[in-house]
Amino acid sequence: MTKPTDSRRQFLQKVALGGAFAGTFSLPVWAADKSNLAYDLPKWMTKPGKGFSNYGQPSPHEKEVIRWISANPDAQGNGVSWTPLHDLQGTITPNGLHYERHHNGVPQIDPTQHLLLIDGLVDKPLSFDVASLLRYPMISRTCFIECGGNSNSGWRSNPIQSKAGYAHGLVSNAEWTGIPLKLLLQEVGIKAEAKWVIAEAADAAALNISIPLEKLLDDAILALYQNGERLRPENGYPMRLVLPGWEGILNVKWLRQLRLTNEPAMTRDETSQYTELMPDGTARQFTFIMEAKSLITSPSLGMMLPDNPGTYQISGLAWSGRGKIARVEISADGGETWADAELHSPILDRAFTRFSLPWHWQGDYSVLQSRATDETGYVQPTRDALVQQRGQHGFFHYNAIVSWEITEQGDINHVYGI
Ligand SMILES: Nc1nc2c(c(=O)[nH]1)N[C@H]1C(S)=C(S)[C@@H](COP(=O)(O)O)O[C@H]1N2
Ligand SMILES: [Mo]
Repeated sequence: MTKPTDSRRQFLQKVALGGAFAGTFSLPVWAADKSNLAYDLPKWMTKPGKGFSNYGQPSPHEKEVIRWISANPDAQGNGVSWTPLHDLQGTITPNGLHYERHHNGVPQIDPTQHLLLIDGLVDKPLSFDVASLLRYPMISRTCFIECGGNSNSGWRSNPIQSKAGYAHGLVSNAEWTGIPLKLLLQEVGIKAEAKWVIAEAADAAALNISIPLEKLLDDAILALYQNGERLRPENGYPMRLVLPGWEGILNVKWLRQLRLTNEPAMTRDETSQYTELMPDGTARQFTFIMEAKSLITSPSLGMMLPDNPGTYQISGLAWSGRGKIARVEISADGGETWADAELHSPILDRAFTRFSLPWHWQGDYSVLQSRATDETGYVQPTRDALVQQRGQHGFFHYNAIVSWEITEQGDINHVYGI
């Protein structure tokens, strides 16, 4: 945890919670109840509980914590499902809630019949079956994967009224375990002319995309496990690429081939898609890195502030495709004044970092914002700055500051500023 800074003390004083961190004043009053002291035994203590289960499921009382699906009605396998970031805490996305993006559905792959071929500009092309790959040395890495199209409703002229995760949850964070790709590439032997790798998948989209060889030799993983268990079919079973910090599309699922070449293949997903018209008429292409971003997940749209006035914990997530999160600031007045949030450990490279800050709401109109800075010094832009830089034709890479308006009644709306 980071120490409260001067700016944070000022913020807390401004919102009348001064002293909660200084230790000399009383603790904040949160939400405990003193009118109904819990002395009665609940009914589930009166008989033995349910037996064991082969694979655990969430409590039935949590059945509304779900991915929200937005699929093409004419092509059910093409669409997305969003991680409910607003319902989660900590930083790890449970496997059943990892966001999904499929171009043509989830292939039902029998791992005993799946092969990975590595060929092209190599000394000796090789095929790897799953059983052999499971014998290679593996590493684990916790990182986020974010779709390049995440948050793209932000480009619209009016703020969309969707819950935090259902507008920004095409990003999830998991511990991926697998083989450093470098190891497999060394085994096939890389020819000097090789500069790019065309990755192809075993789905009905036969998705293929060009990736700079450099990235695969740097920190890419051929992932076989996700949060300790084998990959979910939705997320690439039996194997996928994980390219820490780079846009989702490059993290090819159901990987079946890596072909080393000396130039990009110029496939559909790197020309007609993922290429953007800029205000000056030029196009942006091969924008691989996902820039720093943050989002307040609580309080956020769909929640209410029940106590007026009351003390609330502002909590959210920050991440950057360039490295670690260095700082997250929070504003309650639409960006006029800022205070440093606490960053919760572990603060990992290219992974979700949880931040929080207690806030005493006095019942007045407020606009909550969070602003992330990463270790390279990059600061998350305001929406105005992003639109000015990239124009209104944007579709990908929207990472502007998100604003939640708190009305005097305690309702929460999405706004573009104060
Ligand atoms: N084979 C294959 N790989 C794929 C895709 C796909 O449709 N087919 N979608 C890509 C896109 S656009 C994204 S954002 C990520 C999504 O990964 P996830 O579904 O595990 O969250 O996978 C990428 N890899
Ligand atoms: Mo994506």
